[in-house]
Amino acid sequence: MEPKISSDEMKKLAKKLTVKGICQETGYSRKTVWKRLKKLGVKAQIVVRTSKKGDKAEQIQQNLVETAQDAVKKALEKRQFVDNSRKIKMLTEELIKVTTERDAFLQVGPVSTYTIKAEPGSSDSQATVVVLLSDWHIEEPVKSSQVNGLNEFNIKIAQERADKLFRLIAKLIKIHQKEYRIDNLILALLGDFISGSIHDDLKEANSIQPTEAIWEAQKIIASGIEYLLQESDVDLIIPCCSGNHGRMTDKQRVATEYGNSLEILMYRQLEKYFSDEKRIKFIINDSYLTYLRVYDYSLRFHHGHAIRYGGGVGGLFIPAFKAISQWNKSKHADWDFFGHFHQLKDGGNFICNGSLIGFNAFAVKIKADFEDPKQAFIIIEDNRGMDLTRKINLV
Ligand SMILES: [Mn+2]
Repeated sequence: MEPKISSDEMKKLAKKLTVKGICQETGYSRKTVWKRLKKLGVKAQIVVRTSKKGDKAEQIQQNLVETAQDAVKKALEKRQFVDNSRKIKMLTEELIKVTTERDAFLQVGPVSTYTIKAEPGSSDSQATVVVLLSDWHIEEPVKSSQVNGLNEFNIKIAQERADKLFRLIAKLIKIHQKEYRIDNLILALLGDFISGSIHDDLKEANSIQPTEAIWEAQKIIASGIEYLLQESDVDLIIPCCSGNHGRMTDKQRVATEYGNSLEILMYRQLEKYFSDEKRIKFIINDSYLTYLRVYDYSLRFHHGHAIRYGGGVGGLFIPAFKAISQWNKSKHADWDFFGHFHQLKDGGNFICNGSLIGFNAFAVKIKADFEDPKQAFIIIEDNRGMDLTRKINLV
């Protein structure tokens, strides 16, 4: 049994003794002393000065404890401070990042624009339109059954397609006048407006006689020119070439070709008909090739029948290049414009025109690619040369 010590007694002892001292004084175990003191809410002394020597030692110990406590406290504060600095640094960096992102977002958010100013004089980019009219063969009927249902043609359809063609020429000029200053249209009449009677089968098959046919063709072309005068503000330059079908003789003649051509007669008639119109200039000459100068470019027009087409794998291209290189030896041209082959092809240095008649026995004979009726529309720009080639589709 442990001795009974009153609470007051314990308090008094706690004020002057250490736990160890209280144990010695009371006979309590260390555990009992801790319990009682805890219950009373008091603490025993940490050190008790018993002697001078001991005082000093204990003082040193006390100082050491205090120093250690201070050091720990400071270390903790310092660590706290270091931690805080680190946090502040981290947060600052984060804040800068977020702020930068926000600023960037604020800049990106609303759409801002700048004004592209019209380049002074850009609307002065000059261009000339070239349209190739050829291979209409207006009086040569094509029955649907002859070409596997791929085409049908007669003089009525010829006029419908021609009317559509002139409407589209005027429309395309207007469209492209938004891009260029277009003052001139070269309306190249490249021949074979009629099929004529050069072959026996044509003599039999054609719906009307050649003289009547050329009369019809003349009417359609004159009406078209009048439409273009009315529906556009361009001047018309009309180079005229005779086709191989427009002649009156059985075999084509070289020296007297033009004297024998119904088409030349038609061109002369048209020239006369429009002689009072200042916006029109016809160019009808006596040779196969007709040259025209547009800006710094040389343009060569002809019907195309002087090009020998062998029906080779390369198609029209190789024979056209051969002929062009020969002609260029005597007089250079930047581009050749011709028809005859009923295939609209851009060869780089030439444009071969399509036809109005469309797919027919001739196309089958020369093994031409199937092609719907179409004519060529070309834009030659002052500085860039041939800037655009496109088809005017007539179906
Ligand atoms: Mn021809």
